Amino acid sequence: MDAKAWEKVDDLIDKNQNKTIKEYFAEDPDRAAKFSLEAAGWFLDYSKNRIDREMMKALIKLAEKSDLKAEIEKMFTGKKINATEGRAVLHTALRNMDSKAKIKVDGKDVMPGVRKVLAAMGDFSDTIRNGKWKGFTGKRIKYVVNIGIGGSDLGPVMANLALTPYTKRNMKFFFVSNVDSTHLAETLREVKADQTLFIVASKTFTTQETMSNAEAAKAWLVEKLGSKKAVAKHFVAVSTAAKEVADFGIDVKNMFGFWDWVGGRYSLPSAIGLSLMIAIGRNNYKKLLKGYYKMDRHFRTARFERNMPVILALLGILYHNGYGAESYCVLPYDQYLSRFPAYLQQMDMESNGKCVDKNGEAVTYTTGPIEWGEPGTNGQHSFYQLIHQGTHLIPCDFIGCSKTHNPVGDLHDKLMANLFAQTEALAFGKTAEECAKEGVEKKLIPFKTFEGNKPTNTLLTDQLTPETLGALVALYEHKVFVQGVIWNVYSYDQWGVQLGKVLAKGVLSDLTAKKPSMKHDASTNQLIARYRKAVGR
Ligand code: G6Q
Repeated sequence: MDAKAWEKVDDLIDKNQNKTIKEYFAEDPDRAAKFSLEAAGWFLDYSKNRIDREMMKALIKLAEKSDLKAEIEKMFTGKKINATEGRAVLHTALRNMDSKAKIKVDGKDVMPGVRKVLAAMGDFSDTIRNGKWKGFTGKRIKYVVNIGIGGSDLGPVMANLALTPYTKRNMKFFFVSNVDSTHLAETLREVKADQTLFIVASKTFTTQETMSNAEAAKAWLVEKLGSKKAVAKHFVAVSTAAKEVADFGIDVKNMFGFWDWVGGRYSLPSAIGLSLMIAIGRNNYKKLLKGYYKMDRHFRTARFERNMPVILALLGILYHNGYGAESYCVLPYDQYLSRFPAYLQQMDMESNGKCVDKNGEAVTYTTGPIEWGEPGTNGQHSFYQLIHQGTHLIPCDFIGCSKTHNPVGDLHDKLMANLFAQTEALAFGKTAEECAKEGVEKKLIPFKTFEGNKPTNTLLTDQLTPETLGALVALYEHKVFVQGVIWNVYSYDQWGVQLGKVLAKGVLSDLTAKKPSMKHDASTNQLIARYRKAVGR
């Protein structure tokens, strides 16, 4: 992070430390309009923040001093910005709608390959949706089970739920991720083997959880349908690893590929989205990509002062590094977005949860906020208390849609009233004087006073559609990118995930071996011994 540019931000925090959001609003009647903007179907009101023009200027300087413009271009043009893995970062190519664009990696244009896979996914999902694809016994597919984990699961899960109104209602979609056998077993209770398609989604096709679940599902299917030949009609793969796919027994004709320049947590618009495409159809899937693309273009071309991902990123940095806010909350006021916070958790925390900078040196500032959230209004009746009156500063993003897909009486008005009211209460609070005026008993006033001055962003769209969902995901992807650039960390590797994958293998052999090595620490050895005893080994 550029020290000098940050110093200016820090000075302004000091200078305005006694100024509240309420005072900022009192000073400037145009504030709401000034600190709002629209992009790709989304309206962002960021006026309820501890900012003024001067602060935004200083924050933008921070972005400029990080060479953000050049970094954005590097990403979009396929430079190998994921340097620790020697890879380009090109999820934007997956939704690039500019038919003339050439995006080269190692001198080769990736766009023909992207279009080819998309077309193959479209043809395949058509045959599933229209019933031309028949299962082993000649029946059409009614159930789709995506087996994958992390980046090969969270995106499809989130988007399938988010786009429920667009899904084929006479089909059912399931997502098995956890290696906990309960996850698979409960799913298999819901489906019929002769009408089920399993999509094994794994970039590497070696991930323990996914491969174990896939093998178990294969055994179940073969047992139910009485022949190994059934596998070809009920299993397809999404992967970058053709050999491993073939070894598993899936015909590589039924493998939908992607590339090492698609990071797991950014892979929803790749073939990893196959289950989603089957659910919503290729045209709606195209609209999703269009939404992504609109936000991509906005991010790449808008000046920073009017650039939504840049603004969200800078505000996040202001609170995280300037005010010591360790976490931030994403609060979608839309039931269909209930898995959106979990999806963002991975995108953000796996990307920027890094403690060394690009030179391999320990960072001298904190990075990667802890991200969490729940759909409104449920959260209001649980953890909002702490946000309103607790001792932590927790900036929040509120997300809402003006129109519901399911109008029922005045429920939607009530939902949105709650969203707007929460941002109002958090920003403006309630003073002791106001409490007194309302007749609150003197001794209760400290408990009923709300400090306010709690920062929020509000994101509004007309309706949650494939297009606006795509734009929303791209908005956060680019926000995370900008923060990674400013923190000078590598956002596209995940060595922490890799370590866990390796360690689990060693422990597993000690859980199951006749003679375990027990070469672990005393605590881990004790836990292994206790487990072995309980299961009779
Ligand atoms: C995401 C991570 C990680 C990954 C899973 C699944 O960015 O790399 O969450 O997606 O570990 O990996 P596979 O797709 O290779 O099974």
